[in-house]
This record gives sequence, structure tokens and C-alpha cells, in this order.
Amino acid sequence: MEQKQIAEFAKAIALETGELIRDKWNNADLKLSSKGFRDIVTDADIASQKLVTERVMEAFPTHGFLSEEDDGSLPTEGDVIWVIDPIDGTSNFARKSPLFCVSIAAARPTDDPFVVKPFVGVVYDPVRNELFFASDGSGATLNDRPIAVSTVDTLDSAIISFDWPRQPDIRQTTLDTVTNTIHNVKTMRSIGSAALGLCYVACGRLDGYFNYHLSPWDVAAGELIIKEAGGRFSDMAGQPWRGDVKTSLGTNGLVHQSVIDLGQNKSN
Ligand code: 2AM
Ligand code: CA
Repeated sequence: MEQKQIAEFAKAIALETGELIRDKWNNADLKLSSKGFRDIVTDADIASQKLVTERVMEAFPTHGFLSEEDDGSLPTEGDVIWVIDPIDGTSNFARKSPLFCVSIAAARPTDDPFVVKPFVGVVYDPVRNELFFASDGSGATLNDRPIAVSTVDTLDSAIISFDWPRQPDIRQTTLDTVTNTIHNVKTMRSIGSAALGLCYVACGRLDGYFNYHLSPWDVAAGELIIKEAGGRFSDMAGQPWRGDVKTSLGTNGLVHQSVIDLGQNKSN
């Protein structure tokens, strides 16, 4: 019962938030601030997060949050944790490039502080009006139609995507993996939004997506959507994803081990 209510709520809030960020992307002079080395935040990220968290607190006052932008006023504990990336693909967004989304998951906490278990996931691309959704055990959809991962089972037919981290050493690790991979696959893509990359795997546009440095809000919804679409999600060593490892790999399942074999950190 609660899962269904949370699922409908998550879809509605993703649509409402997507509209807000699309309007800002279309119209506003964005205010940029630096969060750190190669890391920016816009006023739209803050407004988007505020909208989601306020709506959740009204509807579910006992729930907690794990969200990208700092907000000390948010409760971090609860029987459900909302894992939120208010804009995934902020660098694209800030340059008015149309590759960004809002990513929202509802998850159960575990005894391990680095592991939450998403049971509802929504990724909404407001420019294309594409809403990717999954609910634990009920499959994955794109705009309410069921989606499935691709059936590509050899690397030489596979399109593998990835994104660049900010940190120089992790960039080098990524570059080493790209160097190994590019000669073995059909081609590679980098679109600048991890959540969209994972959802494109879920609906068969891509066969795999990897990233050596992601946070829970980048992957929580995408992980569930890939799994419910019949794919596989793990870290780059093939182990269950944990917030303290950060390397991430989502595939159609069929090329999962082949990508791990070409990557760095095979056994972390
Ligand atoms: P963001 O837009 O929310 O920051 C592209 O780099 C993708 O990886 C984006 O989805 C970006 O999320 C995410 N990402 C997460 N951590 C990152 C990091 N350390 N460096 C670069 N991108 C990161
Ligand atoms: Ca973000």
C-alpha cells in the first residue's frame, strides 16, 4: 500500500520539479557558485531540491533525506530515505545543454550506513518529457510503457557510455579504462548525466554505463530502473554498490563481466 502511494507521489513530484528546472533552463540567467574543484551549483539546483524536500516533508513527515545539496535542516533518518539529485548533469544545465534530469528514489535504510535499498525510482528528463520509473518487483517504464535492456551480448556490438569524474587521479583511471575499452566495443558515449546514462541502458539505447565516482543520489533511482528493466548494477569490481566505493557499472547484464574485465579496479 505505502509503496504504491510513494510511487505515485514520486512521479508527480518529479514532473513538478522537472517543470521548474526546465523553466529556469529556458528563461533564467542562472546564478552559478563554486562548490569545489571543477564543481558548480546553480540556484536551480537549490530551488529544485527545496521543492522536492518540502513536498516530501508535507506528505511524509517521518521520512529522511540523502540529497546532493547541503541542507542541515533536513532529517537524515527515517523508515524511508529519499535519495535526491535535484539536477543530474549540472554542467550541461549550466551551459544550456539539454542533457540533464531530476533523479528521485525512495529507499529503505539498512544497518550499513553506506547502503540503502531503493524501492521506488524516478528519473525525469524535462526537455524530452521522458519519465523513467521503476517500483521494486513491478518492472520499469518510460512514460508508462514497459522498457527492457538490450539483447546485445558481445562487446563488438555494444555501445558503452561513461562520464568523467572531477578528480585528476580518478580521471586517469577512467581514461585507462576508456583506452582499454574503445578498441573492443562498437563505440562509446559520454553524455554528462549518470542518471540518464543508466536509464538509457535500462531502455536499450545503450548497453552499459560506467563511472568511477558516483554518489548515492546519482545512482539510487537508476540502479532500480536498470534492475527492474532486466539489467545488472554493481561497482566496477562486480560487487553490490556501496556509497563508500563509488565506482559504478550498469549494463544489460550480458556484457557486464566483459566491461569489468576491461576496467581498472577489477577487484577493488
Ligand atoms: P552532477 O551533475 O549531479 O554533478 C557527469 O560527470 C555525471 O557524473 C553527472 O551525473 C554528475 O552529477 C556525476 N558526478 C558525480 N560525482 C562526480 C564527480 N566527482 N565528478 C564529476 N561528475 C560527477
Ligand atoms: Ca546534481
